[in-house]
Amino acid sequence: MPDHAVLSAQTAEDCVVDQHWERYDAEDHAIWRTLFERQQATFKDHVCEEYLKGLSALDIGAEGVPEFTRLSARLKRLTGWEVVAVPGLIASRPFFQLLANRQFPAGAFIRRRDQFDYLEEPDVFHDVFGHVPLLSNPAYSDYMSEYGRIGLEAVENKGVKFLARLNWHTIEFGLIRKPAGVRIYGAGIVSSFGEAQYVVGDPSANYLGFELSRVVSTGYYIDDFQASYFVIDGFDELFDLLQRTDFLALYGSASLSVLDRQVKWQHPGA
Ligand code: HBI
Ligand code: FE
Repeated sequence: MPDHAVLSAQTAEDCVVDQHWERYDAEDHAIWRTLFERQQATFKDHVCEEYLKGLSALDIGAEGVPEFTRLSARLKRLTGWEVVAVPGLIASRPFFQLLANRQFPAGAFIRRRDQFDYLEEPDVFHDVFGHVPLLSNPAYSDYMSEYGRIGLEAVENKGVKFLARLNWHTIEFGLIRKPAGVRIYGAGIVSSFGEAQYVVGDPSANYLGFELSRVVSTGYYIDDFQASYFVIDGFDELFDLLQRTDFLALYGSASLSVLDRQVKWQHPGA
């Protein structure tokens, strides 16, 4: 279970820790390598090109757990973002604060081999392999910092549950429509072996057009494949959506009963 001191910590600074890259041992780097090679083999043709471009621009490779200072130096030059280490899940307020500051909170620990297919908290593989490459894309990175700014407002207005769903159906399990077909961009799919294959390979995977009020009223499953996957046409569409939405009105209108009934697991701090 996460360190409660971190979960209850209110300031972003209190949540950030040193990555201590020198403490990863040979087995940690070998686990990273196994996870990296396994994902690359399955998703190469199904993940969006912006992700693949980010992976190479940031030099995130199979050799081992990336060092956040080196990674941040490259990322900062591209979109002003950096990667900071956190021990695991953190409360929503500091989470949103870090995003608004263009600091992506990445778990510093790496999963054990017996946790390859299910992990309760985001580890360094989910966060760095799953989320960080797209932060090199200007439109996506603008969306992420604006999402953080709106999240800080949501914390004050009982809106976190709704934003957690927006988060879930975009940066975690989102799909994007490309001329060659639908592609993956959500980190939760990118970094999971089984779901990546299911989403692109199984005809029963249910794709839905992106409509905000439906997105924030659709629960998500932390421990199962999603019942539906929302498809956007472009990352700038996400940013524009944030700009033109009256979130306070939205929090008042979305059907709460659907939210509570469908959600199997609440993000801590939601
Ligand atoms: N903490 N480390 C970490 N990573 C997350 O994705 C995260 C979090 N805390 C809160 C949180 N997500 C949710 O509240 C938001 O997704 C809404
Ligand atoms: Fe994530």
